[in-house]
Amino acid sequence: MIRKFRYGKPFPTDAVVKNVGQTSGMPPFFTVTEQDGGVEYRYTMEKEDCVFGLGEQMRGINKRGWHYDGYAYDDPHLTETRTSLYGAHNFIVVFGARTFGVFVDCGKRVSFDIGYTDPDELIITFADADVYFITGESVLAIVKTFRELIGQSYIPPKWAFGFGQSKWGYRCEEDIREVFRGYEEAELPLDMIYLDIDYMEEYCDFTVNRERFPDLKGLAEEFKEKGVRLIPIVDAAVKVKEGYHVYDEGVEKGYFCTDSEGKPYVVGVWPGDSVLPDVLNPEARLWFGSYYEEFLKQGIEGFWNDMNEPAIFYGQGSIDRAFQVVASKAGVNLDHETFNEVQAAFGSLANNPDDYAAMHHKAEGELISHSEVHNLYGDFLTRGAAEYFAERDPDRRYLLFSRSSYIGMHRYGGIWTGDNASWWSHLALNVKMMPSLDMCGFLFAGADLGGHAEDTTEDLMLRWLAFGIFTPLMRNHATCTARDQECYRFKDLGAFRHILSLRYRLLPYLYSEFVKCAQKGEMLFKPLCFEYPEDARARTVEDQLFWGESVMLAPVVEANAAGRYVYLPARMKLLRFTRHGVRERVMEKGEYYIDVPLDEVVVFLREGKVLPLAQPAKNVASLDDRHLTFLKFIVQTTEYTVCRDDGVTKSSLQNFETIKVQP
Ligand code: MIG
Repeated sequence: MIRKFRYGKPFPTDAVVKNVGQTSGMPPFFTVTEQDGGVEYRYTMEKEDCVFGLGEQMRGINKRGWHYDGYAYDDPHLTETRTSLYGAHNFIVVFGARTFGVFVDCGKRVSFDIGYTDPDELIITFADADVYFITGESVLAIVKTFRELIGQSYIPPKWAFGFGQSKWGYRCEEDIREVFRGYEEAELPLDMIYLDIDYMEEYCDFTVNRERFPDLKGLAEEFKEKGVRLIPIVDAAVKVKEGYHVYDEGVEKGYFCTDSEGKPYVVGVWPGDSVLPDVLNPEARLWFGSYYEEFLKQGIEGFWNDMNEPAIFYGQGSIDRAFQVVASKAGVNLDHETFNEVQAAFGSLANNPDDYAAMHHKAEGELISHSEVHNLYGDFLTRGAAEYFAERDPDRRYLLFSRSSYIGMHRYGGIWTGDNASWWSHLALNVKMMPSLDMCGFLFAGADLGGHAEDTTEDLMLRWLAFGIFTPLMRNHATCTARDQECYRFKDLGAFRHILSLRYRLLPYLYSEFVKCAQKGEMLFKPLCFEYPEDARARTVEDQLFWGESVMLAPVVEANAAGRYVYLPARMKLLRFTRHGVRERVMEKGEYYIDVPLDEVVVFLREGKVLPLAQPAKNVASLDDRHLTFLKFIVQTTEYTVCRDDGVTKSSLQNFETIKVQP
């Protein structure tokens, strides 16, 4: 059951697709205080209560014990004490003495204090929002009701479930060819190579540097024939430059964000002086989306949208002030405080709230400050591209994912989880984030495998891939200063081949489960206690997940570990994927230590379930998903439903085949 409460004047976010009437009065369980336009929700938690959700966020699966902001923010230092990342996903489920869900639908900052100020208090603060209060029989039922409220998740084309290689630093055609050759010669599968900002001319969106990429169309076509697609990045900010068609047209049409007087609002991003498309204006976002055509006509079918929090290096006002501070201290004896002041002058430039406040959008003819709608920016920018694709070819699916997002964008594209680092803790974070993202509808998601910042190591890369084979978006990506981490650069290529090929063997299952979860509003990754709510031990497990209907995962996320402890909430069958085949062992409910060598993948098959497997393939196009074999833990004939779409159209997503599997 859903109840909706309105506070103040919320700006329409389009997060919700169902019409829910407003309820008057107070939501149950909460103490609500309204003051100076702000609202505070307070709930006293029982000792055993867990709080799940918040999508892209730091910390545990159980969010209790920290405070979080629903606030899209670009800061590449993903430390444990951060309170928000690139997206704002304001949905939680409290599970315990009472079980219920809350969605705070609001484009402004929302804060969740989940046992931080007081270990027993859940405090949610916001202003101008619609709050949806959801009850149901179980956490899973509540999630499903929420997902129906926000509409069906985006489903990319099938090839997008292949493995992709990326690095900021592939500068020219020859770099791309080298990556392709590297994978080919090492006999490692590959479906995508990503183009980061270096392909552009002076960091101008929708341009290609002709010296470094003399024939992008030719390259894209040649590679596509070999089964590998090129996926260019698109940045939010548009360079201020007369004669640059995107800038000129946007200015002429009034499609950029403005200052309070209505003049284009200039900020500093990659190309220096830049302007931001006013994506809250439906015409402006469709206009920006229509430029993707410049790539579509070159045979490119996939994109990643970056810097759309929107990330701002500096605002005009704040950089002037910073130079003034620095100039005023030239020649001065810098004691500790003064030196700090000088450092802070530049250190606090990026994504400054004052710069956001001074930027304006035009919404229904009125200028409104960006601060009122901040969290919607990345969502609406990405949506603009999706709306263009739908207009161009209503039935076709394209690959599209974004760095920033708000709930609602899950209908238009996927996300990657931003600039993590090559740290074991970020592998663990990747594991913990997947179920929260699923709760919020972001099924097509993944982290930079191997880690974005810093130097990775062979063992971290292998362990990360051994989890990444289960995430819908599977991409190895790193920053320009990190050591090269393409799989073929490492020593034990056999181990990489084995793990990557397992992704392709599992792809019919992953894809079928994904499509079913999207269509039914279910979660692909589930914490153990979502399936075993009565099991107190299951509630404390933060590093194991159910994956689709058949499998439980228990990835190794520790350096130098030869294996790990695993909790089985029920009888299951261990499946050990070695280089030489699959070994099986039935295990009773309980606690075990399991050996997991670096080149093996261990998962658990649930009782009464089967797991389809294909033969290894070098890319999705050459994958034979007609001849599946089944791993089984059954005593009677069991059915498994496979998605039999054509891989690219929306209409064919209704085609399923139910296969009968004998014990
Ligand atoms: O300020 O395009 O998260 O994936 O490699 C950095 C360069 C801009 C941030 C993205 C990252 C990408 C990088 N971008």
